[in-house]
Amino acid sequence: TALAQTASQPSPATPYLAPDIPAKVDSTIQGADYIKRDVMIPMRDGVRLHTVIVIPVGAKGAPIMLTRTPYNATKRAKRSTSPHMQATLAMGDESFVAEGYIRVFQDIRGKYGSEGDYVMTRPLRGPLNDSEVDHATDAYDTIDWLVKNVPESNGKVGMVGSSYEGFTVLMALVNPHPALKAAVPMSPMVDGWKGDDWFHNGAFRQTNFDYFQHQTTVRGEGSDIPRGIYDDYDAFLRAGSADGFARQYGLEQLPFWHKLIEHPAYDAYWQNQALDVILGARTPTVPTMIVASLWDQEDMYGAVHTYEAIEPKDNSNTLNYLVLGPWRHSGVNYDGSTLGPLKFEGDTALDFRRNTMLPFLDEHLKDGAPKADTPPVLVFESGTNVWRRLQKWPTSCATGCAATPKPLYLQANGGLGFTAPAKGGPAYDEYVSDPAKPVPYVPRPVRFGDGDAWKRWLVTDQRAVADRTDVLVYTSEVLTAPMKISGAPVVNLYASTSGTDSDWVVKLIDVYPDEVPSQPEMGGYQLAVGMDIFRGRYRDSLEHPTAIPADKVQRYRFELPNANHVFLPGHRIMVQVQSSWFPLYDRNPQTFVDNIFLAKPGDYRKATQRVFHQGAQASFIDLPVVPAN
Ligand code: PG9
Repeated sequence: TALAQTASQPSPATPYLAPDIPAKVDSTIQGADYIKRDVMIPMRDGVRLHTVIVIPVGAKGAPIMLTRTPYNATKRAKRSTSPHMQATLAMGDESFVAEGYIRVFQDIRGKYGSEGDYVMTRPLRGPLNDSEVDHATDAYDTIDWLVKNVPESNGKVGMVGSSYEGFTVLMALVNPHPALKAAVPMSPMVDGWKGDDWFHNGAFRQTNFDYFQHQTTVRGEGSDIPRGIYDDYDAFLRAGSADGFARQYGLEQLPFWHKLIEHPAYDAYWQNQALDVILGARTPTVPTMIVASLWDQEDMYGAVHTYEAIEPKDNSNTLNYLVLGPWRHSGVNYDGSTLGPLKFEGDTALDFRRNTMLPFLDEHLKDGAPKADTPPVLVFESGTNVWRRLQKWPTSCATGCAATPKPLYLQANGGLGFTAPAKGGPAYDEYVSDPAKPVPYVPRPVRFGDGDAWKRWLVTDQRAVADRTDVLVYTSEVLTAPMKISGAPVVNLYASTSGTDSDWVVKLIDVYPDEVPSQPEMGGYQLAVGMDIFRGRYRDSLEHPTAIPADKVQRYRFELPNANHVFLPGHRIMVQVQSSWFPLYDRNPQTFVDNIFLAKPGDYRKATQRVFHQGAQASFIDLPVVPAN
C-alpha cells in the first residue's frame, strides 16, 4: 500500500529545508579542453585587478594574449558555456585558440570585478593625473605578474583589443614591460575631441549619453536611459541642448559629463590626452600592428593618426604596421563578408585575423615561429574589393607622399569636377539651416539603441537627404575611367552664414550607376566614402573659438576620414554640404554662445548659409588621387 511504501523509505540525509543555493559551487566543466583561473592581480598601489586566465589543457611554453577591458572580463571570456575553449572565447579569438595561446582578460581598475576608482579613459600620470598609477603602469604590473605566475607560459605576452580595449593596448606601449613582445590596437580611442568617440572637430556626439549611463552609473553594467520616446530625433529635439538632455534624464550627476561640459574646446585637457602625440614623441620598441576600419562609426581618427605619428620614429621599419579593412567599428573581430549593402569576397575579417594578424603575432610571441611575410601597410581597396600591400600610408598627401592631392571643385548648377569653376555665373549656392528642423543622420525614426542600424549607418544611402532644401548636392559627370583615392580627402570650404556660429558637414559620395544588374537595389545608391562635421567656431583655433562674422566668407579646412577607394567607370562622384547631422551631433544654435552644451532655446536661430564656388573663393576637396592599379 502507499502507507507501507512511505514507511520503508530510508530517512533522508538532507533536511527538507536545507537552503538550495550553496555558498560555493565548483563550476569546473568535466572534460573541458581548457582551465579557467580567476585571479586578483595586485598593482603597485595595492589595488587588485580581476583577471580571467584561460589556459589550454596541457599547455607548456605557450604565449599569452592579454586584453584589458572596461566591458566585463568574465563575460569577455564566456561566449558560451562549453567544455571547448573555442566555443568559450569570442569569434575574434578563434585563431588564438587554434594556435594554443593562453588568453587573458582583465577588468580595468574600478570596473566589474576590479578594485580601485574608475576614471573614464584615465589619463597618463602627469598634468591630468597626480596619482601613481595609470593604464601604462597597470599594464606593466599585470604583465609582470603574468610572466611570473602562469607557469604554462613562455614568458612572452601580446596585447590585442579594439576601441577602449585598443586604447588600453596603446597605453601599455607608453612604458612597455620587456615581456610585451607584440601589440595589435584595433580602432583605438586616441583623441576624444578631434575624431574619436566624444566629439568630431568640436561637435558633440549625443550617442555617448547611453554609453555614460551604461559605463559610469555603476561599477557593473548600467541600465538604459528611460526616454519614454520612441524616436531619438524627437527625444533630443525636445530636450533642447545636450545639457538639457543630460538634466532631463539625471545624467548631470555623472562626473564625466561635467568634465565634458567644462572642456568643450580643444584645451589642455584634450591636448594632454592625445595618445598619437604622446606615442609619437617616444621611441617605439614593440612591434605594433595598428588596425583601422574604413567605415568606423566610433573611432575613425585614432588608428591612422597613431600610425602616422609613430612612423617617422620606426627607423628599422620593423615596428609600425597599419591595416585598413572594409569594416565598421570593431568589425575586424566579427564576420567581415558584408557591411550593410556592401558585399565582399569571403570573410575579410577572418582572412585578416588568420592570415595576417596571427602570423605577425606568432613571429613575435611563439618560440621558434617563422618570420611572417607582413607588409608594412595592408589596405583594402573598396570599389574594386581587393587587398593591397603597400610600403607606406597614405599614398597621396600634401608633402612626402608618392602623389599630391588634386582639387575637386564644387561648381555652379550642382557641378563637380577637377577644373576650377569658370568666371561669371552664380558665385554661391544657398540654403536655410533651421535648428528646429535639423537634417537627420539616418532616416527617422532614429533609434540609438538599435545596434545593427548604428553599426552600418556610415554606409546608409545618402539619397535619404539629397532632396532636402537644406542640403547642397554637387555631382560629377559619369566617370569613363576608374578614379582611385588613397589617403585623407581635405575639405576646403568657402562659406558664409547669416548667423554667428555654424556647423559644416561635408560628404564625399560614390554614386552608383542607375542600374546595377547583379544587385538591383544598388541602382543609383549614394555611398559615402568619407564624411565628417566641423564646428565653425574652431576654424581659426581649435582651442580658442571665435564668433563667425555674419555674412562674411570664411574658409573651413578639415580632413575627412582616410579612404582607399576606386570610383568605377559608370559611377559619379558627389559632394553634399549641410549644417546639421542630428541627433548624432548636438545642434549648433547658429548664434555664438560661450558654451554650446548650455545653449538656451532662444539661441537656436535659422541662418542663411552660402557655399561659394568662384575665383579665390572656389570651394574644393583636396582629393588624394593616385593612379588606379
Ligand atoms: N567606442 C567605444 C569607446 C572607446 C573609448 C571610450 C569610450 C567609448 C568602444 O567601443 O569601446
